Amino acid sequence: MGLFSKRPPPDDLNVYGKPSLPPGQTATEKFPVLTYGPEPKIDLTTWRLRAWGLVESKEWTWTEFLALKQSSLKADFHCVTHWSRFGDVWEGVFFRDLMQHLTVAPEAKFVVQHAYGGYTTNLPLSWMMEEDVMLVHRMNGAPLDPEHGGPLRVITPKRYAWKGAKWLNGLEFLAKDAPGFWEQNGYSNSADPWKEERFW
Ligand SMILES: Nc1nc2c(c(=O)[nH]1)N[C@H]1C(S)=C(S)[C@@H](COP(=O)(O)O)O[C@H]1N2
Ligand SMILES: [Mo]
Repeated sequence: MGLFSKRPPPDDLNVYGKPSLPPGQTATEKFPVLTYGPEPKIDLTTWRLRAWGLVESKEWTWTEFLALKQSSLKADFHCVTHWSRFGDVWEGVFFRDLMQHLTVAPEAKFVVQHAYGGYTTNLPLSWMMEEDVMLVHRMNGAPLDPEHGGPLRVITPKRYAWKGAKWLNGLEFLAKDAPGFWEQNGYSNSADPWKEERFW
């Protein structure tokens, strides 16, 4: 069993004091790929992350993104298809740290993540600001695998994993909520694994 593939004991609690394994989930050491549609081909020389909407428009090149404050986070990963991974170490930029570089209008209350390939997912801005929402480009000491969202994806450890876009390229700030891809297709808007908010 590898360092990053441990299963929690059944009674283990996570850092939020909740059972590490949410109801209806099974621990796995595998990392299945869940992608709707083809994996986009991304060239780092033309890669951009853009912010638009109720924010002063801004964009980062890959080099500029890597110059932002980098952090690491050990976190669990819960997929709505009933598997959970434990203790992966992610490296990247916390969303709340990225916000230090953005001037957001006071009316902005929601964020839509946009991805290469067209995937979207939505969360309230206040949830994006939580301490564990991160834009990640490394996992367990290696660059994030393209099939898992490299060069850059979002992780939302307190939500089911569809709330984090792989291949992130945009952050849209909105006054009103706008359901993303899976949210429009019947998946929960709030996606709390401990409440088993899978569908709506
Ligand atoms: N761009 C993009 N991001 C995405 C998806 C996708 O299809 N496209 N799938 C989501 C879903 S449903 C899940 S469960 C996780 C899966 O991440 P993984 O493929 O690294 O396991 O990514 C989420 N982010
Ligand atoms: Mo998923």
